[in-house]
Amino acid sequence: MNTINQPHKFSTPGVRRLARGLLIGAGAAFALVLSPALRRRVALTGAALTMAATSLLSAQPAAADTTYPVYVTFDNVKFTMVNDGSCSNPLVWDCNDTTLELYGTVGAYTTAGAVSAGGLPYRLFGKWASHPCETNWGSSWGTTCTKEVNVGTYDFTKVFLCDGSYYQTCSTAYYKYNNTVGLQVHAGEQFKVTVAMQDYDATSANDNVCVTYQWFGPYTAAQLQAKTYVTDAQNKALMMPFNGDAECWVAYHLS
Ligand SMILES: [Ca+2]
Ligand SMILES: [Ca+2]
Ligand SMILES: [Ca+2]
Repeated sequence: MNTINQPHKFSTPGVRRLARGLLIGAGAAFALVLSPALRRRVALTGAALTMAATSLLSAQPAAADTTYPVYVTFDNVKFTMVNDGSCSNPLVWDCNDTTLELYGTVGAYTTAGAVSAGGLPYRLFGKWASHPCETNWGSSWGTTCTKEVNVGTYDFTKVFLCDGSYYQTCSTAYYKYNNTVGLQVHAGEQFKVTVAMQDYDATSANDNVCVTYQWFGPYTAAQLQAKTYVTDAQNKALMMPFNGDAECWVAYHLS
């Protein structure tokens, strides 16, 4: 078959690669993105391709496609107050329940939505609203168990976290050291750093024990390049004041 007469046979990914090459605007980069076979065909049908690429070029201005990587790392959660029920036994002076049965989510995404985090903006521990078993925060087993948590600090590298496209459900298996969400941020977009943790209660509604968020931006391209959000994050605490069930602080950083 004569490829000169078959310009429409170019695969869409091939044209996309070509368009990207043109957007970069460098001849060398242009050559690199083409396979040898495609390069031969380009030589034969350059005119047809230039037209296709030009239409793509006008449809997608290069500036709008520029994204800047922002990494949101959740360091730890610190519970400074905890109350999981008062003691009703008058003969026992200190039998209040100070252990939370914890499950929850941390996450980050831009105003563009989940796509800004590769479709997986959330990291979940335990299983939302369920209590199949109990274990401790750093346990090597019981990924879906609630975590027994008291007043204290709990490091997000030590707990099993799965990735989620939705804040209440896992889309992947659970891993440790899975406490960073990578974002692709466009100039002019805002992004949100968010946490939602609950205490499981068998005989009453589950309680919010750490629910809070912070918005960042919008930033200009120059600000994203200069990473001004790194210092901004140091002035934006993720904390929930005592609500009758708990008070929490979530340490995080941006890079
Ligand atoms: Ca409770
Ligand atoms: Ca409890
Ligand atoms: Ca409880």
